[in-house]
Amino acid sequence: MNRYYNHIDVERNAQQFWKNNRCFKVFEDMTIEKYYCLSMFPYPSGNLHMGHVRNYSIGDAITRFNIMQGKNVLQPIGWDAFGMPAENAAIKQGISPNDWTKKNIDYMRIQLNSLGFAYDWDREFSTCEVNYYYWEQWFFTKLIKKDLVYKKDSIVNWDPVDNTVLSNEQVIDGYGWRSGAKIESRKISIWFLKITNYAEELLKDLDNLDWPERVKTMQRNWIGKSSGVDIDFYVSEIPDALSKLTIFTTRPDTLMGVSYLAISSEHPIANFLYKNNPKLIKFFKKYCNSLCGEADIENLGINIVYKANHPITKEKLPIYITNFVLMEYGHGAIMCVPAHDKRDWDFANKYSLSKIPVIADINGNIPNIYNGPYTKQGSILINSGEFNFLKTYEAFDIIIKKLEKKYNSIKRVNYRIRDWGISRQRYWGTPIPIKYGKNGEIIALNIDELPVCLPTNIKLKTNKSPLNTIPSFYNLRNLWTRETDTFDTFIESSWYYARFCCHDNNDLMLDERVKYWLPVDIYIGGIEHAILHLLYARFFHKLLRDFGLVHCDEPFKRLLTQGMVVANTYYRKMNDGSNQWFNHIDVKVKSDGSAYLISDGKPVIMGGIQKMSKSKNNGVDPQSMINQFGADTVRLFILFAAPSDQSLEWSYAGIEGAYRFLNRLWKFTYDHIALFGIINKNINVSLLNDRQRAIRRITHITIKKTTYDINSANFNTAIAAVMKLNNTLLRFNDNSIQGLAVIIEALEVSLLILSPIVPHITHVLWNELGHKEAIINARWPKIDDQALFIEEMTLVIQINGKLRTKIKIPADTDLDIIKKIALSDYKIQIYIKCKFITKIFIVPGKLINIVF
Ligand code: ANZ
Repeated sequence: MNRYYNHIDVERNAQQFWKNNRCFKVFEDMTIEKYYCLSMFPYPSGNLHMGHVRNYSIGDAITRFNIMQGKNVLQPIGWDAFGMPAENAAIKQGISPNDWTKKNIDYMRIQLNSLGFAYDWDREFSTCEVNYYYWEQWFFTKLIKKDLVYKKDSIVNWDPVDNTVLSNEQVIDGYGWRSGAKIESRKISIWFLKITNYAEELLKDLDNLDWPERVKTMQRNWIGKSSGVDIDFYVSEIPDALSKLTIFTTRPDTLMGVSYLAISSEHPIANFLYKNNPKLIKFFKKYCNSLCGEADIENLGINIVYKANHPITKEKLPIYITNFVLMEYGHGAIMCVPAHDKRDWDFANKYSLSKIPVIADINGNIPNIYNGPYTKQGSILINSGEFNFLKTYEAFDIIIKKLEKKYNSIKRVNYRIRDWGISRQRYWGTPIPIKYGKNGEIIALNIDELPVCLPTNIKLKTNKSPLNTIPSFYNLRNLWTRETDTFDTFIESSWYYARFCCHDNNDLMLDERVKYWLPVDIYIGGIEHAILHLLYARFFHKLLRDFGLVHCDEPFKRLLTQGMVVANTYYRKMNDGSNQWFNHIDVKVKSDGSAYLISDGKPVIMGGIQKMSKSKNNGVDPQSMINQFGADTVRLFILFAAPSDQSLEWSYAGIEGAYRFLNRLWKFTYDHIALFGIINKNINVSLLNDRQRAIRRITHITIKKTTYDINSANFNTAIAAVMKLNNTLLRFNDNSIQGLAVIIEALEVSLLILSPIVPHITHVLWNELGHKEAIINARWPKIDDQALFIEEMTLVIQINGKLRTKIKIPADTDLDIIKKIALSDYKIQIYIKCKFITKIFIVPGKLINIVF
């Protein structure tokens, strides 16, 4: 055994062993309990970043822990290989996106291997392979047949930087999720998947998922279920077909406070009025040809000649065509209650419309709506004719009932979620398997026309897709042409977890092996995917289920969202007002808290702790850390420095501390073997003395605690418990036969517990301790309940040598604690009162004598 810890040798040795013995290759075996541990697969950007390393270290530790529990564990890896960055990089570097992607994958595979992750590499695939995306095209044609896909002209989110349409989920506060560009509105024809058909199920099934509450709430809000009622208002003097104006409201209790109606600029009544009405057309062109509901556009309307009759009062109400009512939500028409709704209040103010308060405040008084609407629940209804005095909480149901009976209104639920627009005007993605005829026919390609292969030998010059400039791609026989848009790449990430179960099947999209592996038992990834990817994947899974391709209702049973990796930032203000960011490696922080740049000695401003990112130049290259300290140190630091779901602050002191700990572990094992060999591993419980028993107890308490902690993905506390055990061992000098056996037990337990976290060093040390089988094949340590049992001893308490009482305490109680217990005993307190104690003698295991 080497005297010193050499991480390079150790890691090479362990990785070679795993590779040669195909340790992580798994097969379906119905006789063994399965466990499917999946970390979100990476986009092959070229380099692993610390976020990846954290994500994959957590996944790997969970995987190895479950292997040691005797489960059949699948931990696959692959590449989310389609997407924009490949196109941008290809333009810059003059190579094809395909070559760029493959080159990156080759390098990142080496990086992942250097971290020693327990992947079943035989299942690796990347989503840009025809073998993978062919099945998406195949499935898409099935979805068309089942009417789950449609093409529609619609006003879409247009990202002017990435030159493509984005789905609603991909627009964050008005900006593109990837490019950060301000999103514009455009009217184009694109393909949609009917995610709205699954809205209720997507909502309901959240209840059964072991996911962070935060993520579930985000999904619930995104789906946005609301219960309300459809109410018909009749419009006078308009052609019959348009006379019934149906609105959707969640507040039927405010029906008597309606003072006008608002309709979408795309509503049939609006469309009817545009004909020959230049004023309206001008209004539409100027204000409405943008995405309705955008937060920062001013709400405007134009009053039309027709009036709507209030269903109960029959009062004639003005109608406005507006730029804020969404055509796709409800019926594209709303009743407006300015006294109780902010948007309606603002609008009524602007156009001098009346405001009728119908909800009394908590004291039953008319609310003050002079400066703004009264939006609280209030107490009772007022100004509401026959509904006056109804309590607000019961008004909803009572009014709905009346409307249903008398006015044929319909109670119904609405969902905020929109269908998923999946066409992208990009090149590097899956071609949509559709063809267009010369007479306007639109049909799905036949199975024998699939796959539509993406031409890969491409030189990109601009960031516009070249597919519609390649006649050999889009021209088909008999003047048919192919669709040149590609799928949103979120389609690829919506089912890869299932394909890992059977990626080698060329005849079926998914086969019976998914029955064994799915659902994924734990899915690990960033919270930023809470809505986008995680909602799409749940939806896609339900589609697959409804086609009989998977059997369970949900893809990911448990979700762990790991926190961000953060680090200090430093910058200088430049003359043009921009910031120049410096990496922490180049900065020295002085004892007074100020910082300067090492190269020129001039000060830099501290920008605080922020998420590691290229833009803030505060990243740490994992590879340089692995080279310097080894994968185990990096893994240990990452899992020790913070609970998995919280931010992890990068610290060089922390990584050095982790390195020192591993060196100590090595040295302790080396010294022990050098001094004593491995003579005795057999503990004879009946021969143990108190101290030996106490060490054993700590060992088994550590097993109990860490088993619980690791099951809950709390690696930091598990590591801390092992460190504590090791520190206890350092102070335990006992060369007796039983003493050595107790030490070896504690050491072996430490190695077993640490092995999911630092698998290389524990692999080597385990063998050095004389084990023939590898630690990865060893079982998780078992708790000996007997070792946890705390014997009690009776202690006599004397005062000035006279027996005063007896107490029972655990045999391993610390001397200081014994003193405290004795002094706080109520009988002894009576004797002591205010006396000055000169000495306390303790005869361990027998008596304690208090002298004054
Ligand atoms: C009257 C009312 C009074 C409303 C009040 C609210 C407050 P959620 O919960 O999101 O479903 N609404 C209905 N359809 C709309 C559309 N197409 N575009 C824009 N707004 C629309 O919200 C439902 C409420 O949003 C409905 O209830 C309606 O305004 C509005 F004090 O009706 B309410």
